[in-house]
Amino acid sequence: MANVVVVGAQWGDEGKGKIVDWLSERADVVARFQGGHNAGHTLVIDGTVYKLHALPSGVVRGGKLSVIGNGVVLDPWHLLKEIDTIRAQGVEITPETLMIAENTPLILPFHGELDRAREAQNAVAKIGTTGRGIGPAYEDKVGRRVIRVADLGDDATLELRVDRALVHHNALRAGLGLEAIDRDALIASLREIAPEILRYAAPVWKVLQDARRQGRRILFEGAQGSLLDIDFGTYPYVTSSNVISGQAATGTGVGPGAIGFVLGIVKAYTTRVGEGPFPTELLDEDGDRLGTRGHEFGTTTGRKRRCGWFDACLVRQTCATSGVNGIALTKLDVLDGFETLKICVGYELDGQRLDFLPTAADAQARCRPIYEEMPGWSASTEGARSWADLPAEAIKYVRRVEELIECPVAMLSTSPEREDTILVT
Ligand code: 2SA
Ligand code: MG
Repeated sequence: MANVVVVGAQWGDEGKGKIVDWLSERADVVARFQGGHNAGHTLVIDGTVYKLHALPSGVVRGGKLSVIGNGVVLDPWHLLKEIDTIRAQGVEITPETLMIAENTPLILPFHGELDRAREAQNAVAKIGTTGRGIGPAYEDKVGRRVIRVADLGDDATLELRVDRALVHHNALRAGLGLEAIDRDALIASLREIAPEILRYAAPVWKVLQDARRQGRRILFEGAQGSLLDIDFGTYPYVTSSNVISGQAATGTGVGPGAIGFVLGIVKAYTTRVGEGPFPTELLDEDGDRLGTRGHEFGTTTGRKRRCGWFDACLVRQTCATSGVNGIALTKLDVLDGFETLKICVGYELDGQRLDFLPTAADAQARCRPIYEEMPGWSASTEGARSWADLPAEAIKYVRRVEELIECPVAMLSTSPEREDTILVT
Protein backbone atom coordinates (compact mmCIF):
# COMPACT_ATOMS: atom_id res chain seq x y z
CA MET A 1 0.00 0.00 0.00
CA ALA A 2 1.25 3.48 -0.88
CA ASN A 3 1.25 6.37 1.59
CA VAL A 4 -2.36 7.51 1.76
CA VAL A 5 -3.78 10.94 2.50
CA VAL A 6 -7.31 10.92 3.86
CA VAL A 7 -9.25 14.14 3.32
CA GLY A 8 -12.85 15.08 3.99
CA ALA A 9 -14.44 15.95 0.64
CA GLN A 10 -17.36 17.99 2.03
CA TRP A 11 -17.70 20.23 5.10
CA GLY A 12 -16.24 17.76 7.58
CA ASP A 13 -17.93 14.98 9.57
CA GLU A 14 -17.86 12.63 6.61
CA GLY A 15 -16.82 9.74 8.84
CA LYS A 16 -13.07 10.07 8.46
CA GLY A 17 -12.33 8.61 11.89
CA LYS A 18 -13.56 5.14 11.08
CA ILE A 19 -11.87 5.04 7.67
CA VAL A 20 -8.59 6.26 9.10
CA ASP A 21 -8.84 3.61 11.78
CA TRP A 22 -9.55 0.96 9.15
CA LEU A 23 -6.56 2.08 7.09
CA SER A 24 -4.27 2.50 10.08
CA GLU A 25 -4.10 -1.27 10.43
CA ARG A 26 -2.19 -1.22 7.13
CA ALA A 27 0.03 1.75 8.05
CA ASP A 28 3.02 2.17 10.36
CA VAL A 29 2.73 5.89 10.98
CA VAL A 30 -0.41 8.04 11.29
CA ALA A 31 0.13 11.79 10.90
CA ARG A 32 -2.13 14.80 11.46
CA PHE A 33 -1.17 17.69 9.19
CA GLN A 34 -3.63 20.55 9.83
CA GLY A 35 -6.35 21.77 12.13
CA GLY A 36 -6.37 21.30 15.86
CA HIS A 37 -8.77 20.21 18.54
CA ASN A 38 -11.63 21.67 16.51
CA ALA A 39 -11.66 18.24 14.87
CA GLY A 40 -13.80 15.47 16.25
CA HIS A 41 -13.05 11.95 15.15
CA THR A 42 -15.17 9.19 16.59
CA LEU A 43 -13.82 5.66 16.55
CA VAL A 44 -15.82 2.63 17.60
CA ILE A 45 -13.63 -0.36 18.39
CA ASP A 46 -15.21 -3.52 19.78
CA GLY A 47 -18.08 -1.45 21.08
CA THR A 48 -15.85 1.08 22.86
CA VAL A 49 -16.26 4.66 21.63
CA TYR A 50 -13.16 6.86 21.47
CA LYS A 51 -13.58 10.55 20.78
CA LEU A 52 -10.39 12.11 19.50
CA HIS A 53 -9.80 15.79 18.84
CA ALA A 54 -6.08 16.59 18.75
CA LEU A 55 -4.61 13.09 18.80
CA PRO A 56 -4.13 11.20 15.54
CA SER A 57 -6.50 8.24 15.23
CA GLY A 58 -3.51 5.88 15.15
CA VAL A 59 -3.03 6.18 18.93
CA VAL A 60 -5.80 3.75 19.74
CA ARG A 61 -4.10 0.96 17.78
CA GLY A 62 -1.00 -0.58 19.32
CA GLY A 63 2.31 -0.65 17.50
CA LYS A 64 1.81 2.52 15.46
CA LEU A 65 3.63 5.80 15.58
CA SER A 66 1.25 8.75 15.78
CA VAL A 67 2.56 12.10 14.68
CA ILE A 68 1.29 15.66 15.13
CA GLY A 69 2.75 17.64 12.26
CA ASN A 70 3.75 21.30 12.08
CA GLY A 71 0.62 22.13 10.08
CA VAL A 72 -1.47 21.54 13.21
CA VAL A 73 -2.13 24.16 15.89
CA LEU A 74 -1.84 22.55 19.30
CA ASP A 75 -3.48 23.47 22.59
CA PRO A 76 -1.02 21.84 25.01
CA TRP A 77 -3.42 21.79 27.97
CA HIS A 78 -6.11 20.21 25.88
CA LEU A 79 -3.66 17.65 24.54
CA LEU A 80 -2.53 16.57 27.99
CA LYS A 81 -6.15 16.17 29.07
CA GLU A 82 -6.99 14.19 25.96
CA ILE A 83 -4.02 11.92 26.56
CA ASP A 84 -5.29 11.29 30.11
CA THR A 85 -8.81 10.52 28.88
CA ILE A 86 -7.64 8.08 26.23
CA ARG A 87 -5.19 6.48 28.67
CA ALA A 88 -8.05 5.99 31.11
CA GLN A 89 -9.75 3.96 28.34
CA GLY A 90 -6.78 1.59 28.44
CA VAL A 91 -4.68 2.98 25.57
CA GLU A 92 -0.93 3.30 26.01
CA ILE A 93 0.58 6.62 24.88
CA THR A 94 4.34 7.15 25.20
CA PRO A 95 7.04 9.27 23.49
CA GLU A 96 7.69 6.18 21.36
CA THR A 97 4.11 6.09 20.06
CA LEU A 98 3.35 9.83 19.93
CA MET A 99 5.58 12.54 18.47
CA ILE A 100 4.86 16.24 18.09
CA ALA A 101 6.72 18.37 15.57
CA GLU A 102 8.96 20.87 17.33
CA ASN A 103 7.82 23.58 14.94
CA THR A 104 4.14 23.14 15.83
CA PRO A 105 2.44 26.42 16.86
CA LEU A 106 0.71 26.46 20.24
CA ILE A 107 -2.84 27.57 20.90
CA LEU A 108 -2.80 29.61 24.11
CA PRO A 109 -5.78 30.53 26.31
CA PHE A 110 -5.99 34.04 24.83
CA HIS A 111 -6.54 32.55 21.34
CA GLY A 112 -9.71 30.84 22.53
CA GLU A 113 -10.88 33.97 24.34
CA LEU A 114 -10.33 36.06 21.21
CA ASP A 115 -12.12 33.52 19.02
CA ARG A 116 -15.15 33.44 21.32
CA ALA A 117 -15.21 37.20 21.89
CA ARG A 118 -15.26 37.87 18.15
CA GLU A 119 -18.02 35.33 17.62
CA ALA A 120 -20.12 36.74 20.45
CA GLN A 121 -19.59 40.43 19.94
CA ASN A 122 -20.33 41.07 16.33
CA ALA A 123 -22.92 39.39 14.16
CA VAL A 124 -21.17 40.65 11.00
CA ALA A 125 -17.96 38.87 11.98
CA LYS A 126 -19.58 35.60 13.06
CA ILE A 127 -18.30 32.45 11.33
CA GLY A 128 -19.77 29.80 13.62
CA THR A 129 -16.37 28.59 14.79
CA THR A 130 -15.80 25.87 17.34
CA GLY A 131 -14.44 28.55 19.70
CA ARG A 132 -11.21 26.64 20.19
CA GLY A 133 -8.86 29.46 19.19
CA ILE A 134 -7.92 27.85 15.89
CA GLY A 135 -8.18 30.98 13.73
CA PRO A 136 -6.29 33.32 16.10
CA ALA A 137 -3.48 30.75 16.51
CA TYR A 138 -3.02 30.44 12.75
CA GLU A 139 -3.11 34.23 12.47
CA ASP A 140 -0.22 34.40 14.93
CA LYS A 141 1.71 31.74 13.05
CA VAL A 142 1.49 33.69 9.82
CA GLY A 143 2.06 36.93 11.73
CA ARG A 144 5.36 35.48 13.05
CA ARG A 145 4.45 35.89 16.68
CA VAL A 146 3.24 32.45 17.68
CA ILE A 147 4.88 30.33 20.38
CA ARG A 148 6.01 26.97 19.05
CA VAL A 149 6.67 23.69 20.83
CA ALA A 150 10.46 24.13 20.63
CA ASP A 151 10.20 27.52 22.38
CA LEU A 152 9.13 25.69 25.55
CA GLY A 153 12.67 24.36 25.90
CA ASP A 154 14.37 27.61 26.83
CA ASP A 155 13.14 30.13 29.41
CA ALA A 156 14.67 33.20 27.80
CA THR A 157 13.24 32.35 24.36
CA LEU A 158 9.85 31.60 25.87
CA GLU A 159 9.73 35.01 27.60
CA LEU A 160 10.77 36.75 24.40
CA ARG A 161 8.10 34.94 22.40
CA VAL A 162 5.40 35.68 24.95
CA ASP A 163 6.33 39.37 24.95
CA ARG A 164 6.22 39.45 21.17
CA ALA A 165 2.74 37.91 21.16
CA LEU A 166 1.46 40.22 23.90
CA VAL A 167 2.38 43.41 22.07
CA HIS A 168 -0.15 42.40 19.46
CA HIS A 169 -2.74 40.75 21.66
CA ASN A 170 -3.00 43.31 24.42
CA ALA A 171 -3.73 46.02 21.88
CA LEU A 172 -6.33 43.81 20.24
CA ARG A 173 -7.92 42.87 23.56
CA ALA A 174 -8.24 46.48 24.66
CA GLY A 175 -10.34 47.10 21.55
CA LEU A 176 -12.62 44.16 22.42
CA GLY A 177 -12.96 45.14 26.07
CA LEU A 178 -10.91 42.17 27.30
CA GLU A 179 -8.46 42.66 30.14
CA ALA A 180 -4.72 42.62 29.45
CA ILE A 181 -2.98 39.24 29.63
CA ASP A 182 -1.18 38.40 32.86
CA ARG A 183 2.29 37.84 31.38
CA ASP A 184 3.94 36.22 34.36
CA ALA A 185 1.04 33.86 35.02
CA LEU A 186 1.05 32.80 31.38
CA ILE A 187 4.78 32.15 31.40
CA ALA A 188 4.47 30.22 34.64
CA SER A 189 1.70 28.01 33.30
CA LEU A 190 3.65 27.35 30.10
CA ARG A 191 6.71 26.38 32.15
CA GLU A 192 4.60 24.04 34.18
CA ILE A 193 3.48 21.96 31.19
CA ALA A 194 6.69 22.38 29.15
CA PRO A 195 8.41 19.18 30.34
CA GLU A 196 5.30 17.08 29.66
CA ILE A 197 4.93 18.43 26.12
CA LEU A 198 8.65 18.34 25.34
CA ARG A 199 8.72 14.60 26.08
CA TYR A 200 6.87 14.12 22.81
CA ALA A 201 8.70 16.77 20.77
CA ALA A 202 10.66 15.54 17.76
CA PRO A 203 11.95 16.71 14.37
CA VAL A 204 8.99 15.11 12.67
CA TRP A 205 10.18 15.82 9.11
CA LYS A 206 13.28 13.76 9.88
CA VAL A 207 11.36 10.99 11.63
CA LEU A 208 9.17 10.71 8.52
CA GLN A 209 12.18 10.74 6.22
CA ASP A 210 13.70 7.85 8.18
CA ALA A 211 10.38 6.03 8.19
CA ARG A 212 10.13 6.34 4.41
CA ARG A 213 13.69 5.08 3.96
CA GLN A 214 12.74 2.02 5.99
CA GLY A 215 9.74 1.44 3.78
CA ARG A 216 7.28 2.23 6.56
CA ARG A 217 3.89 3.34 5.36
CA ILE A 218 2.48 6.68 6.37
CA LEU A 219 -1.19 7.53 6.66
CA PHE A 220 -1.90 11.26 6.59
CA GLU A 221 -5.07 12.00 8.53
CA GLY A 222 -6.99 15.09 7.45
CA ALA A 223 -9.48 16.90 9.67
CA GLN A 224 -12.49 19.04 8.70
CA GLY A 225 -13.37 19.00 5.00
CA SER A 226 -12.19 20.48 1.71
CA LEU A 227 -15.04 23.00 1.60
CA LEU A 228 -13.65 24.46 4.85
CA ASP A 229 -10.22 24.94 3.24
CA ILE A 230 -8.86 28.46 3.79
CA ASP A 231 -8.23 28.90 0.03
CA PHE A 232 -10.75 26.65 -1.71
CA GLY A 233 -13.58 26.58 0.81
CA THR A 234 -16.65 28.78 1.11
CA TYR A 235 -14.59 31.74 2.36
CA PRO A 236 -14.87 33.39 4.87
CA TYR A 237 -16.99 30.56 6.35
CA VAL A 238 -14.03 28.24 6.51
CA THR A 239 -11.45 27.05 8.99
CA SER A 240 -8.05 28.75 9.08
CA SER A 241 -5.92 25.98 7.60
CA ASN A 242 -5.44 24.34 4.24
CA VAL A 243 -7.44 21.16 4.45
CA ILE A 244 -6.87 19.78 0.96
CA SER A 245 -4.37 17.01 0.30
CA GLY A 246 -1.41 19.21 -0.65
CA GLN A 247 -1.27 20.28 2.97
CA ALA A 248 -0.21 16.76 3.98
CA ALA A 249 3.22 17.55 2.54
CA THR A 250 3.74 21.05 3.97
CA GLY A 251 2.02 20.16 7.23
CA THR A 252 4.50 17.39 8.08
CA GLY A 253 7.64 18.12 6.06
CA VAL A 254 7.59 15.47 3.34
CA GLY A 255 7.71 16.27 -0.37
CA PRO A 256 4.58 15.92 -2.52
CA GLY A 257 6.10 12.76 -4.02
CA ALA A 258 5.54 11.02 -0.68
CA ILE A 259 1.81 11.01 -1.35
CA GLY A 260 0.81 7.86 -3.19
CA PHE A 261 -2.97 7.86 -2.98
CA VAL A 262 -5.53 10.45 -1.98
CA LEU A 263 -8.69 9.02 -0.45
CA GLY A 264 -11.61 11.43 -0.24
CA ILE A 265 -14.19 10.69 2.43
CA VAL A 266 -17.68 11.44 1.18
CA LYS A 267 -20.95 11.14 3.07
CA ALA A 268 -23.93 9.90 1.04
CA TYR A 269 -25.69 13.20 1.84
CA THR A 270 -24.37 16.60 2.93
CA THR A 271 -23.93 18.30 6.32
CA ARG A 272 -22.31 21.45 7.57
CA VAL A 273 -21.89 23.12 10.99
CA GLY A 274 -21.56 26.85 11.39
CA GLU A 275 -22.53 29.67 9.05
CA GLY A 276 -22.10 29.86 5.30
CA PRO A 277 -23.64 28.84 1.99
CA PHE A 278 -25.10 25.35 1.61
CA PRO A 279 -26.99 25.01 -1.69
CA THR A 280 -28.68 21.67 -0.98
CA GLU A 281 -29.63 22.42 2.63
CA LEU A 282 -33.02 20.99 3.65
CA LEU A 283 -35.02 22.98 6.18
CA ASP A 284 -37.87 20.48 6.14
CA GLU A 285 -38.77 17.02 7.43
CA ASP A 286 -36.29 15.35 5.11
CA GLY A 287 -33.48 17.42 6.61
CA ASP A 288 -34.60 16.54 10.15
CA ARG A 289 -34.76 12.91 9.21
CA LEU A 290 -31.19 12.92 7.87
CA GLY A 291 -29.99 14.64 11.05
CA THR A 292 -31.79 12.27 13.40
CA ARG A 293 -30.95 9.06 11.57
CA GLY A 294 -27.37 10.20 10.93
CA HIS A 295 -26.84 11.42 14.54
CA GLU A 296 -25.66 14.70 13.11
CA PHE A 297 -24.36 16.50 16.18
CA GLY A 298 -20.82 17.87 16.54
CA THR A 299 -18.31 15.66 18.33
CA THR A 300 -16.45 18.67 19.70
CA THR A 301 -19.19 21.15 20.47
CA GLY A 302 -22.37 19.07 20.31
CA ARG A 303 -23.82 21.51 17.78
CA LYS A 304 -26.66 20.32 15.55
CA ARG A 305 -25.44 19.96 11.98
CA ARG A 306 -27.32 21.39 9.01
CA CYS A 307 -28.34 18.59 6.61
CA GLY A 308 -29.14 18.33 2.92
CA TRP A 309 -29.10 16.18 -0.20
CA PHE A 310 -25.92 14.92 -1.76
CA ASP A 311 -24.20 17.62 -3.79
CA ALA A 312 -22.27 15.89 -6.57
CA CYS A 313 -21.24 19.20 -8.04
CA LEU A 314 -19.36 20.21 -4.89
CA VAL A 315 -17.73 16.83 -4.44
CA ARG A 316 -16.55 16.79 -8.06
CA GLN A 317 -14.89 20.10 -7.28
CA THR A 318 -13.20 18.95 -4.06
CA CYS A 319 -12.03 15.73 -5.71
CA ALA A 320 -10.27 17.96 -8.22
CA THR A 321 -8.64 20.35 -5.72
CA SER A 322 -7.38 17.46 -3.61
CA GLY A 323 -6.50 15.20 -6.53
CA VAL A 324 -8.65 12.45 -5.06
CA ASN A 325 -7.85 9.02 -6.50
CA GLY A 326 -10.81 7.25 -4.95
CA ILE A 327 -13.52 7.92 -2.40
CA ALA A 328 -14.88 6.14 0.63
CA LEU A 329 -18.63 6.61 0.65
CA THR A 330 -20.06 6.64 4.17
CA LYS A 331 -23.45 6.56 5.90
CA LEU A 332 -25.38 5.19 2.96
CA ASP A 333 -27.71 3.52 5.49
CA VAL A 334 -29.00 6.93 6.59
CA LEU A 335 -30.75 7.10 3.21
CA ASP A 336 -32.57 3.79 3.82
CA GLY A 337 -36.32 4.17 3.54
CA PHE A 338 -36.52 7.41 1.55
CA GLU A 339 -38.94 6.89 -1.32
CA THR A 340 -37.09 9.28 -3.61
CA LEU A 341 -33.56 10.60 -3.33
CA LYS A 342 -32.23 13.78 -4.84
CA ILE A 343 -28.71 14.48 -6.05
CA CYS A 344 -27.52 17.95 -6.97
CA VAL A 345 -25.89 17.78 -10.40
CA GLY A 346 -25.31 21.49 -11.06
CA TYR A 347 -26.53 24.98 -10.16
CA GLU A 348 -28.75 27.50 -11.77
CA LEU A 349 -27.49 31.05 -11.50
CA ASP A 350 -29.22 33.94 -13.22
CA GLY A 351 -30.67 31.64 -15.85
CA GLN A 352 -27.33 29.95 -16.56
CA ARG A 353 -26.35 26.42 -15.67
CA LEU A 354 -23.08 26.00 -13.75
CA ASP A 355 -21.18 22.79 -13.12
CA PHE A 356 -19.15 24.19 -10.22
CA LEU A 357 -19.68 26.50 -7.22
CA PRO A 358 -18.58 30.02 -8.15
CA THR A 359 -16.16 31.86 -5.86
CA ALA A 360 -18.02 35.14 -5.33
CA ALA A 361 -20.06 35.05 -2.14
CA ASP A 362 -23.13 36.68 -3.67
CA ALA A 363 -23.12 34.18 -6.53
CA GLN A 364 -22.74 31.28 -4.08
CA ALA A 365 -25.71 32.51 -2.11
CA ARG A 366 -27.86 32.77 -5.25
CA CYS A 367 -26.99 29.36 -6.72
CA ARG A 368 -30.05 27.12 -6.91
CA PRO A 369 -29.38 23.39 -6.99
CA ILE A 370 -30.43 21.42 -10.06
CA TYR A 371 -31.60 18.01 -8.87
CA GLU A 372 -31.72 14.63 -10.42
CA GLU A 373 -34.13 12.22 -8.72
CA MET A 374 -33.47 8.57 -8.05
CA PRO A 375 -35.70 5.91 -6.54
CA GLY A 376 -34.81 5.05 -2.95
CA TRP A 377 -34.79 1.61 -1.32
CA SER A 378 -36.75 0.23 1.59
CA ALA A 379 -34.40 -2.57 2.70
CA SER A 380 -31.73 -1.83 5.30
CA THR A 381 -28.17 -1.32 4.13
CA GLU A 382 -26.85 -0.90 7.66
CA GLY A 383 -23.99 -3.25 8.35
CA ALA A 384 -23.82 -4.58 4.78
CA ARG A 385 -20.47 -6.24 4.13
CA SER A 386 -20.68 -7.04 0.44
CA TRP A 387 -22.32 -5.69 -2.71
CA ALA A 388 -24.63 -8.68 -2.62
CA ASP A 389 -26.09 -7.33 0.65
CA LEU A 390 -27.17 -4.10 -1.00
CA PRO A 391 -30.52 -3.46 -2.70
CA ALA A 392 -30.24 -2.80 -6.44
CA GLU A 393 -31.35 0.83 -6.01
CA ALA A 394 -28.58 1.45 -3.49
CA ILE A 395 -25.99 0.10 -5.91
CA LYS A 396 -27.43 2.34 -8.62
CA TYR A 397 -27.16 5.34 -6.30
CA VAL A 398 -23.50 4.59 -5.57
CA ARG A 399 -22.72 4.13 -9.24
CA ARG A 400 -24.46 7.39 -10.13
CA VAL A 401 -22.47 9.24 -7.46
CA GLU A 402 -19.29 7.84 -8.96
CA GLU A 403 -20.21 9.01 -12.46
CA LEU A 404 -21.21 12.47 -11.34
CA ILE A 405 -18.16 13.18 -9.21
CA GLU A 406 -15.86 11.65 -11.85
CA CYS A 407 -14.04 9.59 -9.26
CA PRO A 408 -14.29 5.91 -8.38
CA VAL A 409 -15.70 4.58 -5.12
CA ALA A 410 -12.90 2.63 -3.43
CA MET A 411 -14.70 1.81 -0.19
CA LEU A 412 -18.19 1.79 1.17
CA SER A 413 -18.86 2.16 4.88
CA THR A 414 -22.20 0.91 6.14
CA SER A 415 -21.96 1.46 9.92
CA PRO A 416 -19.54 2.95 12.47
CA GLU A 417 -18.04 -0.54 13.08
CA ARG A 418 -14.85 -1.09 11.13
CA GLU A 419 -15.93 -4.55 9.93
CA ASP A 420 -18.93 -3.04 8.15
CA THR A 421 -16.86 -1.88 5.23
CA ILE A 422 -17.06 -2.96 1.62
CA LEU A 423 -13.89 -2.75 -0.43
CA VAL A 424 -14.64 -2.00 -4.04
CA THR A 425 -12.18 -3.56 -6.40
P1 2SA B 1 -12.87 26.85 13.44
O1 2SA B 1 -13.21 26.52 14.87
O2 2SA B 1 -12.21 28.19 13.29
O3 2SA B 1 -12.12 25.78 12.73
O4 2SA B 1 -14.29 26.99 12.71
C1 2SA B 1 -14.38 27.48 11.40
C2 2SA B 1 -15.38 26.72 10.56
O5 2SA B 1 -14.93 25.35 10.43
C3 2SA B 1 -15.96 24.49 10.87
N1 2SA B 1 -15.39 23.33 11.55
C4 2SA B 1 -15.94 22.13 11.52
N2 2SA B 1 -16.97 21.63 10.81
C5 2SA B 1 -17.31 20.33 11.04
N3 2SA B 1 -16.71 19.53 11.97
C6 2SA B 1 -15.68 20.02 12.70
N4 2SA B 1 -15.22 19.39 13.79
C7 2SA B 1 -16.13 19.02 14.91
C8 2SA B 1 -16.75 17.69 14.60
C9 2SA B 1 -17.13 20.15 15.06
C10 2SA B 1 -18.05 20.16 16.27
O6 2SA B 1 -16.07 16.87 14.01
O7 2SA B 1 -17.91 17.43 14.89
O8 2SA B 1 -17.99 19.36 17.18
O9 2SA B 1 -18.87 21.10 16.29
C11 2SA B 1 -15.21 21.34 12.46
N5 2SA B 1 -14.22 22.08 12.96
C12 2SA B 1 -14.33 23.30 12.39
C13 2SA B 1 -16.77 25.33 11.87
O10 2SA B 1 -18.07 24.81 12.05
C14 2SA B 1 -16.77 26.67 11.18
O11 2SA B 1 -17.73 26.67 10.16
MG1 MG C 1 -16.03 15.45 12.95
